[in-house]
Amino acid sequence: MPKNLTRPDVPHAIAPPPIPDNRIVTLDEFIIRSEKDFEYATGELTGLLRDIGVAAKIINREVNKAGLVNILGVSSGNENQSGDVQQKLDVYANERLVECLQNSGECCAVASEENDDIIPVPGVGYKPNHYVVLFDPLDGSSNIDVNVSVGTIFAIYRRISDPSGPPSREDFLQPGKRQVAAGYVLYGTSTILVYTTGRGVNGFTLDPSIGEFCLSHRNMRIPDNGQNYSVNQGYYSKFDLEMRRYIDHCSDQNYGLRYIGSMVSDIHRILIHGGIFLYPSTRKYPGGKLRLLYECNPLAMIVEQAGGKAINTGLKRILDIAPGELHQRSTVALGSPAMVDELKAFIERYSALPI
Ligand code: AHM
Ligand code: MG
Repeated sequence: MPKNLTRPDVPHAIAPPPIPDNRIVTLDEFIIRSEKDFEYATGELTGLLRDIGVAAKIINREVNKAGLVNILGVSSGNENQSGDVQQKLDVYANERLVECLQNSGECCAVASEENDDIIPVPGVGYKPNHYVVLFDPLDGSSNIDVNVSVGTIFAIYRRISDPSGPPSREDFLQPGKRQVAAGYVLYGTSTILVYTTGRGVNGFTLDPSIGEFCLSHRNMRIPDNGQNYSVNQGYYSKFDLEMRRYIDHCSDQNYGLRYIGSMVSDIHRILIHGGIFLYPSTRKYPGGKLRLLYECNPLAMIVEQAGGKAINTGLKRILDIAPGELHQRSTVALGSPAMVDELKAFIERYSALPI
């Protein structure tokens, strides 16, 4: 029985009928139907997911026409706080996401890979705003100017600060297990938005003819095992012994190496076909390169919700890590559960050995 049936004061407390397989379900309809699964749904989370869907359509439009207009390339020498060179489309995507989330006032603050600090969002009227949103507006941005897929990643948390006061950094520095929703948009051969609110994972493909994300991948489940591994093998000599041994093992097993250089794209492939994604420590990034809060955590939640596993190379569950900084990095290994377990065995066996 859905939890909300225990709340007679909620006018829409009767669970909606299941969605038939043979009809188009738009993202908006799906989000609204799913709202009824939540015990204290006020519509804020629904509104946030819809805002992100709108921003994704706008970003998609620009990503698709990027080759036609003079928007490609590095943005006037700007560097973001992590020292990465920003591409123009990163800036554009960031602005659109901030704008869409600010306009509706459904969250009290946002944080982005492209901004050093959190951005408070002024309330709209007397609307309560209990959520904060983190995102990487355009992940894999080095792929942009070579026409290879890129993505947007997002994570939503309920704030922990007093809702009557200003938002704080602590609202964002929560372990990933407290995410109330997470997802990504992949701008690939088609554009797909995949998200979870902790009740499984669903994917919505953008139908450009009607301008709507339509349910295309119901209840996504990651295969238990896979035949592909995804890592930047160019850094092989910079990896720790246990990682080199695991990669040797993948090669001995004739696993295929697939690495797009856009984590969203690699994870999407792994969700569908199985496999493992690795970004371990390197000499340049001893603590890993990828950002915990808006790259590792949301994708870890998606992978776990689809039946997979996500750990760091210290064998800690990604979603249990207590963050200390907004732009904190982490090592990461995530994907099919059998492959993550296999990696774990290699780490346990070899990490104690001298290099
Ligand atoms: P970005 O957010 O600056 O684009 O960086 C994140 C990306 C991931 O999408 C990808 O997996 C990784 O960085 C690629 O890094 P590398 O080129 O070191 O393999
Ligand atoms: Mg990124």
